[in-house]
Amino acid sequence: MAKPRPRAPKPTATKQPPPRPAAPGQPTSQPIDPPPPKAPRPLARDRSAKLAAMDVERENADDQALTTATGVKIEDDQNSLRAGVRGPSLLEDFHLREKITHFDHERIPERIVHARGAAAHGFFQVYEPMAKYTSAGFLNDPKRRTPVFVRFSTVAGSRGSTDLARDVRGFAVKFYTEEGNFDLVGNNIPVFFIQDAVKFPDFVHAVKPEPHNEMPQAASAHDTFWDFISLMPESTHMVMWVMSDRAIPRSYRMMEGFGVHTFRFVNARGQARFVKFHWKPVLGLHQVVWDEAQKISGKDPDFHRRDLWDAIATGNFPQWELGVQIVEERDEHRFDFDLLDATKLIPEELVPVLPIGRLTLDRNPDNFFAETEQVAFHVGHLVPGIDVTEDPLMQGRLFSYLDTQLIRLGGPNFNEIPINRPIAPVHTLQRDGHMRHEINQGRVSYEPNSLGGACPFQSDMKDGGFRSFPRAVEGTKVRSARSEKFFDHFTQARMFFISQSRPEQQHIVDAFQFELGKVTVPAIRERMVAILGLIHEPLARQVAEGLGMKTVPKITGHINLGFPAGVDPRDWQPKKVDEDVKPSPALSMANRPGESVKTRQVAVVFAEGSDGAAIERMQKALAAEGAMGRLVGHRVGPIATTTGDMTAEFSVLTTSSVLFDAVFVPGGDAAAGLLENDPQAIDFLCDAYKHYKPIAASGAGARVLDAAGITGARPHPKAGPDAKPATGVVRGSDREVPRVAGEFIAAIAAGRQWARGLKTPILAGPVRAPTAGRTRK
Ligand code: HDE
Repeated sequence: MAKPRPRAPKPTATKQPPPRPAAPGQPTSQPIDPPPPKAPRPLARDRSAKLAAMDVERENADDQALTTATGVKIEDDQNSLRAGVRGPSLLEDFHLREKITHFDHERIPERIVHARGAAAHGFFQVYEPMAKYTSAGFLNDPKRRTPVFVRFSTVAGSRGSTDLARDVRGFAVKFYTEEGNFDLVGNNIPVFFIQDAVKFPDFVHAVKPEPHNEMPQAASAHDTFWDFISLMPESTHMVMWVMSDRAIPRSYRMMEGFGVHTFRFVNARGQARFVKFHWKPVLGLHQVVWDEAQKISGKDPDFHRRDLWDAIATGNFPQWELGVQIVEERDEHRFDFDLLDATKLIPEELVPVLPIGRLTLDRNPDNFFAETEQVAFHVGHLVPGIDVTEDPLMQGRLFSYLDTQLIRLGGPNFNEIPINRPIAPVHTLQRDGHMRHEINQGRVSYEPNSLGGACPFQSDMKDGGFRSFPRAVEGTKVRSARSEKFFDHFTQARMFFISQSRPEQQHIVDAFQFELGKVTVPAIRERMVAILGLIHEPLARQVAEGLGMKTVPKITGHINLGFPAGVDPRDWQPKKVDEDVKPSPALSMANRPGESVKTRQVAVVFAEGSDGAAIERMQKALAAEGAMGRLVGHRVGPIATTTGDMTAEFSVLTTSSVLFDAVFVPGGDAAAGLLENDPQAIDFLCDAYKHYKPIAASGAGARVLDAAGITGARPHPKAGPDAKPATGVVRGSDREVPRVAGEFIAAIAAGRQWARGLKTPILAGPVRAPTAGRTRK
């Protein structure tokens, strides 16, 4: 008779190692968050009401026996119940059936858009009471720390797709306020592809993998996307943003967020104003380059997710300022664009962004599914003091977000899932439905009632009842018409382009060349380039050249460029770009460096015989500025340096420079000999150079740079008379490490070294020093 496999010994509680940051791009091999609490965790004084409320739901198996879902202890989890050692298995095996059945049902539908995401807990605090503008409680009490849960996402890819897709990023914030949940479900780009919700399914179908072969994953560089875009002039402004560096952020922590639509603030006196919401990251705005993004997608598709997790786990809590642009009701029609049009922004130079509070993310979720996957955002989760507008995109969203949760989370009780539950008391008359948690007491589930003492009762506005802003509405029912100002699709697209720095403009050109280069139908490419020609001729010309077009195609009517019947682009022509539009400097990432050295990851590439003192000095200098020098050896494990063994966290084989922000090679003859002959090390440096990253070397470390063909800040003596210095490459002798460190850190603070490899700019005219966008006189 075959013996059953021995039972696993009862686990003994083991001490967790102290939290240690995972390296960029490396799997987190051990828990780097403090070990999960034994439920319920005692309440620290500064723990948020939301985290405290969730304690009752936390499960922790330390020192606990394995049980069934009904709490029965399990004797043997290695074998199913069988008739005899060779089976068959018995239907009565309730443990097997329960375990397998639950497993079979573990997956829920992924989000139709924004499926790929990562989230964190934190809090929000307002600087000053905002009573003049809004009665929202959390915007009026500077002492109040309102708990938040924030989910970042890409839009097009599936749940398991890469973080580094060229895409819009979702920036969804759930505020658990004392007056109920407020969700600000925004993006990292302030405008959108379409003006009317009715086009959303079309847009999403076009950008998602093509339906016949489900390719490509998480990418807009394919025929259906550009077919749609080239027939939708209203998408043009958004597409300029998506082709810019905004769509390949270095980190979630280094991107802006926007509410996109115009909202309403309403104060206690019932007065309303228009408001646009902005999130400004303290670390500034930073990007990766496209070649790097594609490599990161292979080396570490979890790059952004890991970056957020590690930053929080190591106490580098990401922060954003909340800003608002406020427009008085009387100024509703003051602008050249319509405030209700989500394809337009209000230039910050026209209406300044007023900073009103700060968001801090300070805790990783305990469980991805329970929190990040099950969180349900909804544009209609509003609190008194904040209201929606008539923006036709927003109006459609007000329907969609509630509807989608019903299928995604399986029924109408999703607000009872711990991550969604408000901290404000909830007394609805909603009853029953799948997975109801609440146990509603009493006979009454209707109102008005007398049997329940007329409870629960309605609240007046002064008692905190939500009253929709009494906007006067009048009109004839109409479908085929939009507000006239909606039709200027190109002026702000031009404004965006002319507001970019030269390198940013070049990246947009490159991105169009890449994306349209992947399009297989020539007419689609031509249509798109023709549209670019309406916005900015030199841009279109440069894109056209990269696509092998001799000239920028002209739109002459629906018969040319493959416009289908029913789309007559001549209708677009009268609404041509306003060539006098002024640039808006706030739109350039180059103008928003923020605290750019903090939390940066610097690879220290070393080998047997490296100058240990130089390594330590550089690491200290970096740490003093909040950056981290991470040891990348010619192999992993302990490596003998001149000052003793140092343990390499990674090797040039196991990691890649695309996962770091800068590279330092210390001195040491023997080490240089090893590294200059190691193709992986050379590749590591070449990529760093190609991606415009600061590079430093001391002593013999410079030989490794030479081997990689990287010239120094002063041209290398052997480089010949024509060699140009490479910006952001710092060299010095063994004794000059402090100077090298200083210049290296300054280069990191300056960001990517664009001057290094910029193609000759052929774009017309300098970027003018702008003052303001254009107003209607
Ligand atoms: Fe969304 N969007 N959206 N969207 N959206 C969803 O809701 C939708 C739009 C945004 O982390 C879905 O729960 C329509 C604009 C974010 O969970 C869905 C329209 C903006 C997230 C939906 C838009 C967004 C979503 C899919 C056009 C920026 C992720 C799953 C009318 C202001 C939230 C879900 C998270 C998610 C519908 C346009 C942002 C289907 C119909 C504009 C950040 O309801």
